[in-house]
Amino acid sequence: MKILLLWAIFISLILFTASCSLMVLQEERDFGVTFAQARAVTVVVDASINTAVAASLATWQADLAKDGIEVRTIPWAGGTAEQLKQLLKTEHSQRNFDGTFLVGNLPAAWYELMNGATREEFPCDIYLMDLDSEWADSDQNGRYDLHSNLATDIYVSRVTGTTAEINHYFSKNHQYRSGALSMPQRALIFKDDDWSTYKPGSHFGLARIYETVEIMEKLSESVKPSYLSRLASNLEGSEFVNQWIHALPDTLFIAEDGEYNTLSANELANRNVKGLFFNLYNCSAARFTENNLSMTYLTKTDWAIATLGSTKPGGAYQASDFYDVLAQQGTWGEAFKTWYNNTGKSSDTWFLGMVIQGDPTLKVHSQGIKSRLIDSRMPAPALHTEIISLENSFSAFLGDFQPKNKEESAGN
Ligand SMILES: [Ca+2]
Ligand SMILES: [Ca+2]
Ligand SMILES: [Ca+2]
Repeated sequence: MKILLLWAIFISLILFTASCSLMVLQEERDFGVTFAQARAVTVVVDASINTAVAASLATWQADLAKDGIEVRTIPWAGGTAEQLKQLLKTEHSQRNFDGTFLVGNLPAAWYELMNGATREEFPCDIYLMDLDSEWADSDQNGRYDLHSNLATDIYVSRVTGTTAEINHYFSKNHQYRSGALSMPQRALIFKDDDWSTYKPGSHFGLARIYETVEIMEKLSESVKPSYLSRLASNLEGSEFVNQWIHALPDTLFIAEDGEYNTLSANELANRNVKGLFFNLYNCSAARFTENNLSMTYLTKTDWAIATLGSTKPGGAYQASDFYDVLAQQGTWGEAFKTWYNNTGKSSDTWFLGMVIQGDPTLKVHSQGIKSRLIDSRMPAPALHTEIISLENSFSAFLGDFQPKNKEESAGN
């Protein structure tokens, strides 16, 4: 009996070892993402602030010209998201630009869907990114609820805020492009309690860009004081930050000893929290139609220049396509468009609110793909079934982190 048991353990060990090495062998390859290098971008700027931000845009245009990117600026006098999309379609038919940067308060399409038992509504920039897609509002309540199959054609990004905040953003952008603003080329992953046991130790693909990926996921270190001290403005910082923290649009909820310690957008701004590029796996943190965390990093600190986030509960926990484009010196916008077409379109409930913010033609510092060895702890390619099961495992606290819908907000 004892021999049989030992034999069973021996066979199990062999099988386990074999399956591990197979995983590594199978994944020791490029993701195979294809993307374009930016050649032309269209800027649509709120006409009411056009004069106030003209100098910033002129500097930016000159910076992009050095990278061989042509900029065309169109003032926006007002109108609907449908009219904005028509403008982009017409422009795209005449001039094959890669993406657009919306500067100031420009319209957004809204979408609504049921996420489990919860009805969610949210601004949706995928609507603008897929120029030939069809969208319908079946109950005619002003929010789309149906769409055709999606394959985005351009990337869309935004910067919003006061003219002073927008000019501050462009000032940082120029500093980055001229080398005056930089941080050590490394990534920081801050993973809070609910995901501490999800793929522990994984770099989630960031090691393809950076030699150093620091992971803060132990319960003892995923606390607010550690977040603030690790991202303190007097330290060197990390070029890339990927944070997994529950959130409402303007507040992070950092779990500590079974309770939440809140970190508001105002406090983030006052602390001048430091990092250049952010993947905000923080529900609703990029809900740009109200005060939000993403635009706070971008326009109210001295550092951040581009974010990836969501306007609703959700986030890019599986962003390896995104990182792969960045590693190969693609732009933030191309990374987002590629990620959406490969991964994001698999799940509306999880990804239809995904957006990028900040200059979409930015690139991280990259010397090409650093590591072709894929961490076997990384999430598998985005098969729909896996996304659904992940959603279910991540959604336990969804009800606590729902931004207010329009009618509820209007009552405040
Ligand atoms: Ca509707
Ligand atoms: Ca399309
Ligand atoms: Ca924690």
